[in-house]
Amino acid sequence: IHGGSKVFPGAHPWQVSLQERDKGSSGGFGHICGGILLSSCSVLTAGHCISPNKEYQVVVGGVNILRQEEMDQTIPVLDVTVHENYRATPSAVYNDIALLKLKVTDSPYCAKETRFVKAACLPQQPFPAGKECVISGWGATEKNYSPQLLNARVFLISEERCKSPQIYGSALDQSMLCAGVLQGGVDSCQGDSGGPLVCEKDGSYFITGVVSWGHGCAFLNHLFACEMMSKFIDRHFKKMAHTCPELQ
Ligand code: 4AZ
Repeated sequence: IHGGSKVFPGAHPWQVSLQERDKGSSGGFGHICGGILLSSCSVLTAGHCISPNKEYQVVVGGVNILRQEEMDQTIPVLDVTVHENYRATPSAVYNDIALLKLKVTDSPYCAKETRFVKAACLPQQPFPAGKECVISGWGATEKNYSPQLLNARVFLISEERCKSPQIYGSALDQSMLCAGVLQGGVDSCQGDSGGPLVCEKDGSYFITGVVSWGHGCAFLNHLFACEMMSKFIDRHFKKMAHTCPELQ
């Protein structure tokens, strides 16, 4: 996150650190992407975060990814479903979304709800362009990768504006949403993708997008694109969409 601030534990209880290691390796897992806790046993992330021959785990609850913290819950990933039309091209990444199924660790729960761990609400209605929303992650900052979870306020940008030739032109497709700060200085960056763009309404935060791609980070007139994911969620969750699930 560029232009961000440190957050208190529990401020983004749906934030996930997605970590990988080589299959069969006994080494440690390393943070590669963000993710979003959708329910006790399911996490949403970006399709481009997933590669073959890797083993994954998620960590929820903590704010420092270099230390083991008391509020951490570390959970193995059992199964990964990348969007069937996921496609990376030089100009954009399409259908950049994946669903992770977590291992049941404390039957019937995978992640357990605490002050620090809670599922996000699924989108109920689209938010208008200009709405101030929030991104969070452990990705690159101006100086380094942040061991601490950071967040930043960004604005939703209209499709019309984001499709203008000065911004992303025809690279943008129907399932993408742009957000950012046109003056630059505030943005998601490498290591934040897969993480949440959430917008607040009536005291609840609704997942509005999964951070996906952008040209560079935090430049003037450079926004980032999110996958809007409603259709993908509807297909995989059926009746669960449009609710704020309780974990326990
Ligand atoms: C990335 O590499 C990435 N500034 C994510 C977001 C942005 C750029 C790169 C947007 O995952």
